[in-house]
Amino acid sequence: MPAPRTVLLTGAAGGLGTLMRGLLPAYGYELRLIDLRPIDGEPDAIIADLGDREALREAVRGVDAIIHLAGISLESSFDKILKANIEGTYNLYEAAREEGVERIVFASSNHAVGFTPRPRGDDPLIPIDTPRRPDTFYGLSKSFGEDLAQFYWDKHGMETVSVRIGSCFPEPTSVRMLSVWMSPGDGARLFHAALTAEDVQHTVVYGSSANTRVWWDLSTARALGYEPQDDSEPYAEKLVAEQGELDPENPDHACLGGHFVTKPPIWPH
Ligand code: NAI
Ligand code: 15L
Repeated sequence: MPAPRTVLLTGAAGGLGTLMRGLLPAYGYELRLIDLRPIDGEPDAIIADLGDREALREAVRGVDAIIHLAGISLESSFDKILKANIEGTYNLYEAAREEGVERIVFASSNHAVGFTPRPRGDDPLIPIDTPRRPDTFYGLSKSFGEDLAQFYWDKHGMETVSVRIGSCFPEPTSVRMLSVWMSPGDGARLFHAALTAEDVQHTVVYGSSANTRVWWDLSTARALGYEPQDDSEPYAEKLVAEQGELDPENPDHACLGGHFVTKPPIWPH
């Protein structure tokens, strides 16, 4: 596949979308933007819902690749997750198939494996092939997205890199985030690697910086050419002084997904 140049960025108005709008053009990409909400200063952005199949088909026409960030990014009711994340991701893949787009980078989440106990002491890092253990309806939708990506590779030869993002924000703001933080700069490096690596088929990677306290194995990300440059450790002293170390007795600190694992489901479905 030739290196992609024109890339559709879904969810471009969101937190991560805004960070990537700032960082990805330096890699030479021309971004086409789409979101449910208008974006300040971006009059050409496409305003459309992932439920609008016609709009999606037009949006993907002619792009070389897609970075799919759009959707509900926290726990919500099953009905809302179903529409935005499950049906929405399916609609996007169908539009991409119909228009011949060959590469998608899918924003999966650590919450697809959120019930996995976090490593303690000398425990090994969590491997990428650890069984999926979604911690919420939200995490379930990311697990579905990874299966959808595998299906579109096996059935249609469309390639995806599913990135199980930890926490991508300008700075880590909790002690848990010292382990799962992905700096925005490393996020852009990882998305660039995912867009340009050869022959990815369907590859699943964890998305974080090279944190001293990292919980998972970054080797599948590194195999794409990702070389993380950042580490959350400079933030550790301040965060630990404010919040204390992770408490082995606190169920919110027991698993990769943090407090998502103890969140009661949001009813009605
Ligand atoms: P966000 O909530 O700030 O942005 C999501 C964007 O998607 C919003 O601008 C929203 O308007 C748009 N959107 C929602 N439903 C839509 C629909 N039906 N049609 C079209 N657009 C819709 O989320 P954030 O933090 O920017 O995350 C981006 C993606 O990365 C999400 O898929 C999230 O699940 C995933 N992710 C993010 C992490 C992070 O640390 N920021 C961690 C793990 C995963
Ligand atoms: C996610 O999947 C969310 O989208 C993001 O807002 C954070 O909560 C992140 O996970 C996290 O686990 O910190």
